[in-house]
Amino acid sequence: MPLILPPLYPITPENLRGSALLAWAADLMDSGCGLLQYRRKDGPDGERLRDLEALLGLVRPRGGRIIVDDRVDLCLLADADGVHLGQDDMAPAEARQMLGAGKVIGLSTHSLRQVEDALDEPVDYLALGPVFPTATKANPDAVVTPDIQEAAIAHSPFPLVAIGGITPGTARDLWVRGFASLAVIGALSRNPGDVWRAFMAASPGTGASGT
Ligand code: TZP
Ligand code: MG
Repeated sequence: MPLILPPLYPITPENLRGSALLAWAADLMDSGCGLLQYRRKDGPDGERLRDLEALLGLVRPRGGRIIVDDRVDLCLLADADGVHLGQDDMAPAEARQMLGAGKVIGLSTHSLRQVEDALDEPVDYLALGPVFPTATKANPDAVVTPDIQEAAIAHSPFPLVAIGGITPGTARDLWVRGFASLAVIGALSRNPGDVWRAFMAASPGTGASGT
């Protein structure tokens, strides 16, 4: 099934596990979310697989999809919907070979050069960021300035997802600039349903004036 990116792309907060993680995801699904990324940088693979399978069990019956950060092997084991790769993870071509045409592959980029280098990659979307300072990612790249964001949007043959420090107050400008979607961790980590609605109220389609 081709990927149609929703305007908001929540990523699991690192500190949530088990039932707390499921409650977080359920709140988002109840609010209209259909795409999540499962991101956990450390801890035993058995726990990761359990949480990922539980998330899929929650999301799939409601028509939702889950992309796994970094880990092609976990995506295959759990039969998740795709992977999100960083510049230092498995190369997209290798991931495509392992996953086949039916899975989604996203690739992180942090500069115009990296967006241009991705032109021939077998990916479905590119993420670009951080677009604002972020406290969530260890050793983040330099903030991608609005002029570079605009050039990347103009040059990218793939839908572009903005990431990094995005809040309901900064979302509208990014959507108006042309990002297909906004990936968010910190701002959605608590009360995700309420914050989801705050994001949606800021979307250009609602006639909100922005902040
Ligand atoms: N990649 C670039 S910034 C970032 C990642 C994974 C962290 C995004 O988290 P937050 O809390 O929305 O800034
Ligand atoms: Mg990664």
